[in-house]
Amino acid sequence: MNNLTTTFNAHLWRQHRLSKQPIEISILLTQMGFAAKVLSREISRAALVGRLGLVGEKNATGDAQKKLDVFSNQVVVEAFSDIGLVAAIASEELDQVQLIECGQDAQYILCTDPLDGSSNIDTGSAVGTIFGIYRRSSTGYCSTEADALQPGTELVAAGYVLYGTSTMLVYTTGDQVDGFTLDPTLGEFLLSHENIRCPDQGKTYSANLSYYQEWHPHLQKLVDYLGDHKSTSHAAHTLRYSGALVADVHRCLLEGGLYFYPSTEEQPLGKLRLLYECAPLAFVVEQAGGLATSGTERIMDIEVTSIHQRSPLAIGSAAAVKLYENFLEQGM
Ligand code: AHM
Ligand code: MG
Repeated sequence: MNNLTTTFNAHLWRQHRLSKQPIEISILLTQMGFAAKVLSREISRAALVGRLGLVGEKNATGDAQKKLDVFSNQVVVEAFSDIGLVAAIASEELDQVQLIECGQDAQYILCTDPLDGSSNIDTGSAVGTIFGIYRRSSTGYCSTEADALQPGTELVAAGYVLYGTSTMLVYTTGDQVDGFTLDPTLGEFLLSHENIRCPDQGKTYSANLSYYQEWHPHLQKLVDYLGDHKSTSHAAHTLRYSGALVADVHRCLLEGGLYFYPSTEEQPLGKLRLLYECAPLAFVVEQAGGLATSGTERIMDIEVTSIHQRSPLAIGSAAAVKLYENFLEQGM
């Protein structure tokens, strides 16, 4: 039952009280909620304050950085820099793991894509923030990036913020998935989607079809199958692709469906980053009853060897992800 008087912070407190979730996790998620509010405000007025367009630099994975990418990274890093609970931050916008001075012996690591869907920024389309929180595997002072290199199975919390027609924060700590909608007049995230379940089937699929010719022939067959509106044996799917992973996965989470960004010969590991894009979203979708795969391996199980490591991704409804794996393996 939705309860529009439950704030994000009240909900986190209740989770702490009822499930004995460490209070540190609640505080970290509160900070993410705060960063999301700042970003929601600043993204909506970026055109008015000269924050559209390129910086003129490339980020760690070779993408042209936009002003809003850099700004969003600053906001997220600053939100976690002074609380002493985070030892290091791995971000799409940082070449290396950033060690946090006042958190040298802190127990948590933050992994984030502070502004996902950068190509949507200048046209006012949906963008997002993705986050994952790991517990450090080592003790003492944190001095290397090794602590950030953990598989998704070690995530203690993960989620995303969608800046769309409304701003929504969706997260899990491993028991259920809850969604909050920002009421801008109150400046509060309110519980609007309690215990989200991902439908087993959906009516849409999301993928950048301009790469169709570069995909494995078995995936081309899958696309033909999904889009076959003349079929009498199965229901056809409609294409919905926003260019922002968060927005497309959010649709799959709420309504069912399939998002995929596969490998090509040129990009054998696809485009998306494992640590701060694929794994946190996989944690959320799995906790809601969906699945996430690289095509051959569960996303959550993939060994992480570098912070900007890429992975092919298929994510969404359980039946749709299994169909993807079957097609990839057998062409049917
Ligand atoms: P970004 O984090 O630099 O924005 O890149 C990730 C984005 C995803 O949000 C989106 O699904 C995909 O890249 C779009 O890529 P393409 O333009 O190749 O379809
Ligand atoms: Mg991204």
